[in-house]
Amino acid sequence: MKPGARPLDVLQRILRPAGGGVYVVSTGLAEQRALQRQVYGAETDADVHARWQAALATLPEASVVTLGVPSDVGAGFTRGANRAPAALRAWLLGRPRHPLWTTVDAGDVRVVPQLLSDEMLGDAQIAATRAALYGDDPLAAGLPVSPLDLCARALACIFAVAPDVVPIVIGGDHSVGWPAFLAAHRHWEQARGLRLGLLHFDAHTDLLESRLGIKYCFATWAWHANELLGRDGRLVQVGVRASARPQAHWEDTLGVRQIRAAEANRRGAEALADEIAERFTRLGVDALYVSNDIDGTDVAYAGATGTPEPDGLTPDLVSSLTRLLAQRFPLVGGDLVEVAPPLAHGAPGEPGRTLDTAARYLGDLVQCAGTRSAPGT
Ligand SMILES: [Mn+2]
Repeated sequence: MKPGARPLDVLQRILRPAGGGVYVVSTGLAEQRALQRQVYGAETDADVHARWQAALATLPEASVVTLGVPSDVGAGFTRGANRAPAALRAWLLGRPRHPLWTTVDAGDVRVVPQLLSDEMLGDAQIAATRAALYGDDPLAAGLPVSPLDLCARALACIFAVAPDVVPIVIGGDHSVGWPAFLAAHRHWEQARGLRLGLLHFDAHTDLLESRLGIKYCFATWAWHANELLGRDGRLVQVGVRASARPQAHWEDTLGVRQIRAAEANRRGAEALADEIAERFTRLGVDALYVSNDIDGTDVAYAGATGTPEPDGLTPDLVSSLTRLLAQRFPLVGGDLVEVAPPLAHGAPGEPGRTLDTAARYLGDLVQCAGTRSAPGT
């Protein structure tokens, strides 16, 4: 990026109108265009583009912004989470009062579906993809090309024009949680001095330092987030039940608090909120970030995901705990990940049931973000 490039100019290059982040040429194109015209109430592609740009122009006045990151290159066993940002918006078209529609939708990060992180790429690949994405646009010099880097850059640009806005990121697999939390940490904690508490719903720990030599993926993002926090106990995981190691291993070696699914369901949201709030207060936490992996929720309510696990959390518990903690600590960022509509696994009622659960969680995040008192003031 050229020095002095305006953040809105960068956003127009690295994002696409809502539902358009997955690159399609023939298959899927009609579906994508139809969704975008419905989302924007537009007749033509030119109208879609104009209304998306008009939405970006309102960012400085926004209180909550949503950003889709339709990438599942960081996933493991089965893919399909790249379809969630479009599928969730399509699902909510029939619910015009859903909180999503009160946000400024910044659109989707442009996703090249074979790329994950620029750190994994050689100079020649970066140059080739940069040329494919941006042509010879002089403002595009130096822009990243991979979904995780584009997500971080987009959030930095959003904060540059709207320093009090709360971004809610719709993944994508859980690797997306890394740039989403990194951007929030840089903005709120490093620049603004607010100490973040990280509430993480998941069936898995995601606490590997690397996996098969890969630094940033669905299984490692929380390790890196915990390092950012200084391993000081501000990462609280709720719903874990599929881990090769016992709870004490993670708590003793990494300083996290891990509340496994059985304990969480036994104690209930209010007792958990009291414990976590006491912990966050003791650790000097000022504001809350929530990373919600839908597989923390029981497979009966959210089976359309890449690595579904039985004996999980109820949606009531996830929703209540999010809201109870957001009443005590302002929610300044969040992500909802691993919703994978194509992976219905043949279950009756899916993926509709998963999309309903995801819609509830997205509503929780948006409403909590929109009702916070200004943090740090
Ligand atoms: Mn996860």
